[in-house]
Amino acid sequence: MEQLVNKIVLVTGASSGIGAECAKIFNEHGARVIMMSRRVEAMQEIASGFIHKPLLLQCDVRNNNDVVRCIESIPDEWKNIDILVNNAGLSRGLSTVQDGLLSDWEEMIDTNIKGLLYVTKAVLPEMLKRNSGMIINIGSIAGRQVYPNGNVYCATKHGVKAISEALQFDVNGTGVRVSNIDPGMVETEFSVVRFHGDKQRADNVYKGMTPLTGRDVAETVVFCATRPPHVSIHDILLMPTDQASTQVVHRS
Ligand code: NDP
Ligand code: 8X3
Repeated sequence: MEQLVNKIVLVTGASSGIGAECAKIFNEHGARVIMMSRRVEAMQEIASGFIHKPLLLQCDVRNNNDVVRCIESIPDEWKNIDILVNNAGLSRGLSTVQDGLLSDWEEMIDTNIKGLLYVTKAVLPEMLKRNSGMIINIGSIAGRQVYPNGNVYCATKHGVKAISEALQFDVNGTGVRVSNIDPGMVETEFSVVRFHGDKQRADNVYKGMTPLTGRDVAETVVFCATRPPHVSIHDILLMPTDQASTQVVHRS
């Protein structure tokens, strides 16, 4: 098992949910964590008990200038990023294409696909110079199966899967590794964001079933990150026991 002590890990979307749990677990393993998101106060709160003081970057991944500025602002002692966890992402709305809002589609495409690409493009060159590094993309079961009214969100996660697979070709022979992790239902702020703040509707998503936690996903991320350099975990599908597919969920 590879040790994570003093490894530098950049986690996007670290202010909540899966990203917050990734930041915490890497800190517990002795890594030096760079947390990126738009909400600095939330990141400060999450990092308040950290053993190693993290570096916090306020960044909207939808804006390439912002991403480039943030990555360039990283002090020299943090610059050699060993692991990038591309986690920032969201769903907005749940409706047919004919009823969908363009603003929702644009936010999802700009964040989940373009944002992931911008951060990757900003971080990858330094990894290639060092012939080592790991990029872990958080996709979704929605990147493998579509479901009614999931159209654009599912398309973005199919896009993440395609980008992960394409990157595996792009970096082949360089020592850089790319992992794609596709979780099923995880209880985070995800559904509250999807339903534009409707907490009751969000809570109903997980009613009568046991969803994954952010920690479950973070532990899987750490599994990928601790494999020895000759082992690359290309692809993981991680589901709650109660969930057989996007549409089949056992509820008590
Ligand atoms: P949360 O809503 O709890 O967290 C989303 C994170 O993404 C927040 O930290 C948010 O930070 C960040 N983010 C969103 N937009 C931007 C942006 N424009 N720029 C920078 N950061 C942004 O949801 P999850 O933890 O559940 O989601 C994390 C990832 O996991 C997403 O990619 C999601 O698609 C994926 N996923 C989630 C599943 C689930 O059921 N929850 C299942 C499968 C995959 P801030 O708002 O502060 O910028
Ligand atoms: C989140 C999982 O199935 O709720 O990516 O869209 S799902």
